[in-house]
Amino acid sequence: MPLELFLDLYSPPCRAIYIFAKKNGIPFEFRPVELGRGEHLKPEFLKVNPLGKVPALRDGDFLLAESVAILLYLSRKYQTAPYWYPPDLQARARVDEYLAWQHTAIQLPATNVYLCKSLLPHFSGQPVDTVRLDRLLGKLKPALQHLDQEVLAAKPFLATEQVSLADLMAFTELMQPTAVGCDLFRDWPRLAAWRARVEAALGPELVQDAHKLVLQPRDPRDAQQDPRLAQELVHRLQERLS
Ligand SMILES: N[C@@H](CCC(=O)N[C@@H](CS)C(=O)NCC(=O)O)C(=O)O
Repeated sequence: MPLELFLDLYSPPCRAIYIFAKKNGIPFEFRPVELGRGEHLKPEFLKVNPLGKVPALRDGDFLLAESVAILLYLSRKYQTAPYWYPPDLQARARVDEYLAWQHTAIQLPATNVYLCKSLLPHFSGQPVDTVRLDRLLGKLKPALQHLDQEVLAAKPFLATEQVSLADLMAFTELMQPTAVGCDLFRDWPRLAAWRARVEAALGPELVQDAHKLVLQPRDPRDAQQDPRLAQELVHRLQERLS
């Protein structure tokens, strides 16, 4: 049985894993888990990841969650090109530093912006709460400023002179709010130039393939297919964003 990846390409860490696997020719079975249909809450998926979150990996009997752990597992198992996760002690430590920092500095606030701008209005049928959205965008600003004015002032990529796992994770996370109209690159010229470099390094076609879902407007009819699920998702989103 080939390695299985449980993904929803609406999710930035899932896209990072999808791009990594495709770019490195890693064979895998794509197991779609549609968050918008509540598939992550179903008993079948909870056997794969009891936390009910994507991405997740199954390799024979071995189950693994958390995007960073999955990327490192794939890079080690398939011995991918060294620039992704360099063997040099200090270069590797720079990648580790970013991967540890990004969870709370980028992933959490960028996801919240996306949820407020796109998912909550989709499932609730209510307009975007612009006051809340501005507050959530404000929480991302220090991290964007740090990347633009400190990190990218010194080097072309976030950890080393070449694209690495740090850039891959950052790219898919920052694309999430951007895809739904909150352009995170607009006010940050170095970050915008970095985005173009990362896109070129990953390959524009692969980037487009991974992002086509999130770049399309959601069909409002999807939210009404299961009103009870929609209500449950709205409740979870409201709780998370309050
Ligand atoms: N830190 C985790 C985040 C996983 C995560 O929160 N995934 C989201 C999608 S981006 C999810 O499955 N959400 C479903 C939920 O929380 O109910 C990672 O990087 O893998």
